[in-house]
Amino acid sequence: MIERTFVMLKPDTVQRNLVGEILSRFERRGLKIVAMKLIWLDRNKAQELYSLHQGKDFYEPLINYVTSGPSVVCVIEGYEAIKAVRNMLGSTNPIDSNAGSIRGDYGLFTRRNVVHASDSLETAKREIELFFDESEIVEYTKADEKWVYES
Ligand code: FUP
Repeated sequence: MIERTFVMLKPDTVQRNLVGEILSRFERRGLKIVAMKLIWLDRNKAQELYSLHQGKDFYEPLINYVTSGPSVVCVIEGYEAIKAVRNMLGSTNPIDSNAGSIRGDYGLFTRRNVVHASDSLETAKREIELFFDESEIVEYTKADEKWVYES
């Protein structure tokens, strides 16, 4: 099934000049960027994104981390995109992530874990709506699609 997922390249990714490298991994996998912008999350947006974690001991430091500088937010589309992207991320704690995953290759520390991605269809819908208007999502066909999956 063709799905859309929400991906955020967190402030550490922007500061460490890793935006291009990480995006190119998604492109090389055959996934399609259908929306993208650079934004500095305010506390309200960060709290909405991580509402699930409210009350946990790492909640405040997490909000501080994701509001500490600009992030790149994207909608990424493709075959089984939610699972494909989650598997590319690795584990929440980069130390537990396999080499070859994004967090396993670029991260060492949980609150510097480079990238966020939706973990289910419902979450993806909620997170995309939180950051993008429908009009900001671009529908288009890429020439390589038929070489990536059968429609
Ligand atoms: P993930 O789905 O892998 O991004 O992880 P979670 O939704 O469980 O956690 C979201 C963010 O909370 C992580 F990216 C970093 C932060 N976090 C901590 O700081 N400590 C924890 O023990 C768990 C998560």
